Amino acid sequence: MLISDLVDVVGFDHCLTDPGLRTGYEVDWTGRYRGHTVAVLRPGSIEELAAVMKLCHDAGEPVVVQGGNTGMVGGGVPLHGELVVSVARLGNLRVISNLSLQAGAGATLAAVQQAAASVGARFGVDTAARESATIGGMIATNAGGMNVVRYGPMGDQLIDAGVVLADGRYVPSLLISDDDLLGHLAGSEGTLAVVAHATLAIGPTPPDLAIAMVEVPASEIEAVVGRVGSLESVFAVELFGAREVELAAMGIGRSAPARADWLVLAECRSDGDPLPELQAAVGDLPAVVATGQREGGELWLFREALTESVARLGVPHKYDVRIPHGALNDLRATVETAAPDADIFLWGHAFSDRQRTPLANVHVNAVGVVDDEAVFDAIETLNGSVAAEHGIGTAKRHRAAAARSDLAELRMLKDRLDPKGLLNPNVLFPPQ
Ligand code: 2HG
Ligand code: ZN
Repeated sequence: MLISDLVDVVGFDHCLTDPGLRTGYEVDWTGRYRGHTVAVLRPGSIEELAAVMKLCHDAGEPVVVQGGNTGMVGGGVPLHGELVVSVARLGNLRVISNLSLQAGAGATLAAVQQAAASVGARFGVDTAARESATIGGMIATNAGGMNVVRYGPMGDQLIDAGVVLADGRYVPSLLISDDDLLGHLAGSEGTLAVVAHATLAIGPTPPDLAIAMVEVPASEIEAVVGRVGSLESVFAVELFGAREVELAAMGIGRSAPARADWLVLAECRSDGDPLPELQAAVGDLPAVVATGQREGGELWLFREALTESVARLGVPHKYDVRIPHGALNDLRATVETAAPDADIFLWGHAFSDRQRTPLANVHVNAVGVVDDEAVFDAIETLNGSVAAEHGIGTAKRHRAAAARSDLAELRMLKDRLDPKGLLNPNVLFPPQ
């Protein structure tokens, strides 16, 4: 009997079959995707993870892998009764030097950031969900986050990874692998292998800081984002509007520090004061400026509070889209036309890579009654892509072919590594 064999591996306390204990693993963070499972397995070591996967494989049992359950596209939820394998207990961290560290799949982003800071270094990916989001899931979705303009997404930080394959084989390093699994791991959404641990790049943080929340009229947004994005010292270029800053202000119980068509929250860091170059890029637009971590943090609060603030209004439909800078000003009206019975909020990252391609990752949140397909179609009329940095998940798998150019390659790899199709069966690939 599979469950009793699984209990033998992970122990009774880490094979959760009680409905009360399972429930948090059966629904995603937003409350939008809900599934069910008969058991949640919480292996405490790589050996246990490998043994769990082998048992599931031999029994032909599909599994959904879950980390911090902060995903937004339904990718970590057992939608069709799959077993859940939680990697939360695989959180070991080992700092190798001030240029790299090794993190267990279940290590939270905050723990990785602290480990990097302990050797005076910095990890390149940051998101507001840092206390819960885990490294395995962030690799699976190729998370971008707020410093993507500087460091690129998760895949750009990945030096090596150890994985457990669908059949339970543990591969401690992917550096020598015939099929370039390492190159395809980020963004593979747990469909190719279970990340057990990763070796991640870290690096020095320049000491001097300047942060500005700039009020930008619609007519100037493209030019301002372009100028700020071209600065040597740029670490973040975030975008939101008047509605959103009010929403965040309400969420955190403060008054909004700025109001305009667009607010650009820019952070620059360098050896030597970056403020003059940031000010030159912003010109004479009104801005609230901070040069210390603490006052800068006060400005960031208005950006980081958005996800939680919108969730208080209801269960939002989340569209994480990539659009050309030239379409930024049309985005709000286009989505409002496609979703006339919903309240639309949008915010995001002005760049989606460190090459600073003029493409923004924007999070459109719609609260109310919405036809998702109408919104996706509307995004495509703007030459946008319906998936940016949260992954395809289950939410967009029927549109994956348009959003991912590497899908055929991934499918081939999947067929080789997981021929029974047991790993995260509800995500990424269009339903067959
Ligand atoms: C962000 O950048 C996150 O704030 C979450 O990617 C976006 O809640 C969202 O839609
Ligand atoms: Zn984001």
